[in-house]
Amino acid sequence: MASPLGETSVSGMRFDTVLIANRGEIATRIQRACRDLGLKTVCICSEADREAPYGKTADSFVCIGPSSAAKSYLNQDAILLAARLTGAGAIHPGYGFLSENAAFAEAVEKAGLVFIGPDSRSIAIMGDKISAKRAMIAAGVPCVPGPDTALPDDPAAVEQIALEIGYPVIIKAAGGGGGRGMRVVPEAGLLHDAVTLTREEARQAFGSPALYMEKFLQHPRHIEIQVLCDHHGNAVWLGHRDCSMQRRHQKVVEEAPAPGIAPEIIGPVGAACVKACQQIGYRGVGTFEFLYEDEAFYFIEMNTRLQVEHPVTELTSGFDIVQEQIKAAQGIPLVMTQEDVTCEGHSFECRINAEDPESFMSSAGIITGLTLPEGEGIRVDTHIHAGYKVSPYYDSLIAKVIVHAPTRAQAMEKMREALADTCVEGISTNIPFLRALFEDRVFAQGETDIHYLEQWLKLRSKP
Ligand code: MV4
Repeated sequence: MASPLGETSVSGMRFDTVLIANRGEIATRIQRACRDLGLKTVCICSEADREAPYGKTADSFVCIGPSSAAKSYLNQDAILLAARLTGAGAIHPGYGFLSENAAFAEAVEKAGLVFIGPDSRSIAIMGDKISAKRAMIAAGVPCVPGPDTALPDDPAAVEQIALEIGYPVIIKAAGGGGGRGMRVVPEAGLLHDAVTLTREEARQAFGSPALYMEKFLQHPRHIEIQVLCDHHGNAVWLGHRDCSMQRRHQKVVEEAPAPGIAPEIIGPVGAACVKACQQIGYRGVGTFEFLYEDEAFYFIEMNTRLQVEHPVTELTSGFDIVQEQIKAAQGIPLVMTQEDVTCEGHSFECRINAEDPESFMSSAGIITGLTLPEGEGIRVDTHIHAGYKVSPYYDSLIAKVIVHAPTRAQAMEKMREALADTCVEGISTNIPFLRALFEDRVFAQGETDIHYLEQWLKLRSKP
């Protein structure tokens, strides 16, 4: 339907106040983007976060429940009530918590508010990894070999599918993702039990027994493509990131661009991601996750949220991804075309976690002293300050140190300097471990894969 103003009508609405339904560094980051766009902010908190600094700079600050996330940051009704009471016109979910919950996005839409993210339909399509894969195949995005349908119940039919793919295969839950609900099957004799076990786990954890099967890639890198879409069918990809440096599916270091990828190889993949967004009517920011092995890309999942590692793409592309995300939700058309996207230099991000550097147990307590690095090409995204109390209730991420320099080697050197200048007293952090990692020769050569960090940790713990 045409709007009398000839602009945002069907979807995307004007709003002047954003409720930030999150906490920690990302609450601070979203608040900064809102302020830069001239928008007011409402922050919510749990009882554990009453002293959070973003609460003091918010236009409204509402405590919505007890420390347990289930009773606060995951409490949909409490968040919607806070939005109504404070006059917020939009809700930014950040990452984690309710950010990829299709039912919450729908409840926000039904309440007449703007969910800053894709519509609930896109979230639901990508939440089901089988329908996501089907959408990608339709758009020409390369996927891991294997059917884009759920595994049948008949064991003989399942065996036949595995034979066609070739061992090793991996069984994944359609409702899983991020490393949850999957099992590798090295040979035919182990297939039946693996399927039965994964199906039961999927039923318990995701409420759906649906499974699918893929070829298991043994030494891939994890490479992702960032996209940005408006409500008018325009979409761009903002280059790529390498997130192979992870432990137990938790990323530790991310970089942009992914080193050693020829433009001729990634170019068509980025274009296919843009086409997929246009075909499904995707809006806002999103990330296509790929495995990369032997110079080929294989789609695995799409994240329909703003990601922790978005800053490395901001520093290389020059776009403020959070501002662009909010503007897209307001129905404002993208101003850039793909030709305007030129990524420059190299960026690294280190996640600073409040945890023991040896055991990785999370470490709560009061930060008694804090020195953060500064200087050209150095950025720190954080909510902490001296005197801040790190709560044991939530994720251990307390800060992100991000650097940018002309070359990868210079960016690594800048990160070494930045980490040398980072000092968090009173609690344990992973800073010593990050410093050691940036001295590693194989990492410096850009020759790692998704298993490298865990192997490196194993070798290091030996005498
Ligand atoms: C795979 C795979 C190998 N082959 N799929 C783990 C997280 C989830 N997003 C998908 N994951 C994987 N899927 C096929 N067909 C290996 C992994 C995997 C992984 C992927 C990305 C980053 C780290 C990882 C660590 C272990 C396994």
